[in-house]
Amino acid sequence: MKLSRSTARCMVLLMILSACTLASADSGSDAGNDSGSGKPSGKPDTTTRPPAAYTEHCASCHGEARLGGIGPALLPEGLRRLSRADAAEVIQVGRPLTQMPGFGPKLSPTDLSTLVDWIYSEPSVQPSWGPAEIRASYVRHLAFEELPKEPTFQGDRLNLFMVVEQADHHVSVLDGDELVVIHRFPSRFALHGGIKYSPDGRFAFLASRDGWISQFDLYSLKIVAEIRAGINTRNIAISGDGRILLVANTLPHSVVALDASTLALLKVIPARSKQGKSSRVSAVYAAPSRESFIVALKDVAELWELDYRQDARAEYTGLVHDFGTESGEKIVRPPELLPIRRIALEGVLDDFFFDSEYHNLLGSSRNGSTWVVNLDVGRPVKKLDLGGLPHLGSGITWKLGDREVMASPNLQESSIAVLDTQSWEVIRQIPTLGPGFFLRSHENSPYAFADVFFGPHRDVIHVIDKQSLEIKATLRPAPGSLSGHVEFTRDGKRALVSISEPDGEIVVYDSMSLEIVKRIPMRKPSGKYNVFNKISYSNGTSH
Ligand code: DHE
Repeated sequence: MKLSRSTARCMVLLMILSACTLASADSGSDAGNDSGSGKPSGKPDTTTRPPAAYTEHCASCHGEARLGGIGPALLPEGLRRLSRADAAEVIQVGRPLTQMPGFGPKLSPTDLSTLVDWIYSEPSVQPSWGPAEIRASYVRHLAFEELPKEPTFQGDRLNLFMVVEQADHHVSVLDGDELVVIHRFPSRFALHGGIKYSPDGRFAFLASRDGWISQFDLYSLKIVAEIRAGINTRNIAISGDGRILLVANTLPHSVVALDASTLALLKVIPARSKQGKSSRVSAVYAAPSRESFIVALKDVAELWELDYRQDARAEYTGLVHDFGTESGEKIVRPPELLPIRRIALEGVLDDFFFDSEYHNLLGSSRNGSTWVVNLDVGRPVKKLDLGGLPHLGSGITWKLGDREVMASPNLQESSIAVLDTQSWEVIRQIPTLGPGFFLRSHENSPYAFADVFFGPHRDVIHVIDKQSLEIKATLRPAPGSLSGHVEFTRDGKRALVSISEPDGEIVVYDSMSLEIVKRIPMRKPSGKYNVFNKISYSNGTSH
């Protein structure tokens, strides 16, 4: 099956059309404070008045400037995934299992359509979310002294999973040995992207689409601190040494660096090309063996590498640069935090896969072309034709005989490409029952599990033999329901599949016999993240 280019783009790359302008984001420094109210304080849109119905019913939760509060931001940039008809329905009947009530009886048909028009209209003044707003949003929920020294539960703390449940905006903490939920808590609205863990697996970091970053303690099972780093956020990455958490924003156009131990603000880096063109940030990635972050920009043909070594050395060894002044007086300043190394590209690339040594990355463009970029020399070195729109972010690697291969699903084509990571030649295109989103394996498993996310076979999971590159089995864990996103237990013996429906479940498979071991009810589970597999950078999962 082949999705039309326009349908797949619509379903999967909804952000492409955006042309929002840069909100001011100057460079910040130092920490936020511990006593903020947690309420965002964006500047109100002073030139256009909101409709009376908005002020009366919506502003107290969504903010006068539509930047969010208890409820999410209501700006066109963040509403691309919701049709106007669906928005009208939510306003009328509310959102089940959230704090959003229905306002139907209080609104006339004119009020309703005015409200919908209002939330989909571009603000006449682009909202600002710079260091002051970020710092003011900081909330400390748990004091340092309240953090327990040991986990408050029994079991292997590194075999925990955190499961994002989209239907009611909750996260479940699942014990991967016993396969039971040990804790469930409400998250910020609409979490997206992988949950990241500190290198010792103690703390988890969650990002919501409307910019809230939460630090969760896996010992006390409590949220420690939160900060709103942007208005629209793509994802987060944590440095290999666990010190810095980086946030990618599409609104404003910025990269925000936080102190991973406290979530205090370290720096706001405006996303501008060498020529000064402002850009949304597609994503940020950690490259631990390079001791750097890679930043993907959505609107300019540039890739950034942000080096965190300099700063680390300065802090750990006391090394600083000396600068002479005109008067001859010596002043001492620490080196710049996260200096930018710019890599010029042939075109915009916005979905990435990194080889296991982080020497090369594969990047795909919106028009489907794929490039190998050598990070050591800092330039694109090879163009590949993988067909369709490869979803490189879901790429995984394994050993095929004595060579390393990489496999990627395709958002448009019904196939999975397998490539040699030395020559970058395509070894095989494995035909599937439809385009897929996620692909997973584990070092201890002979199989890779691939979903078929789009089309009539969206209930299918293909099990691929990693040596023969043939489909070994085709599973239908819940016939008729969307099956997506697989993740393995720490030992690789169990594969957990998300049934992403409002009354969904996690279906647990024995990864060798392919028998179902357990079904765990969940509310539209999407991604799930095994602590050990993430912190050990397992080559069968995303990082
Ligand atoms: Fe994602 C990860 C981008 C739509 C579920 N998604 C990511 C990452 C990026 C990305 C850059 C890697 C971040 C990371 O983990 O650090 N996603 C995009 C898009 O551009 C896209 C296509 C459009 C958009 O609206 O942003 C998109 N993503 C979706 C969905 O519709 C999904 C299925 C449901 C949802 O949550 O909105 C979805 N994306 C996920 C998940 C991950 C993810 C579960 C983490 C995968 C992992 O295992 O690490």
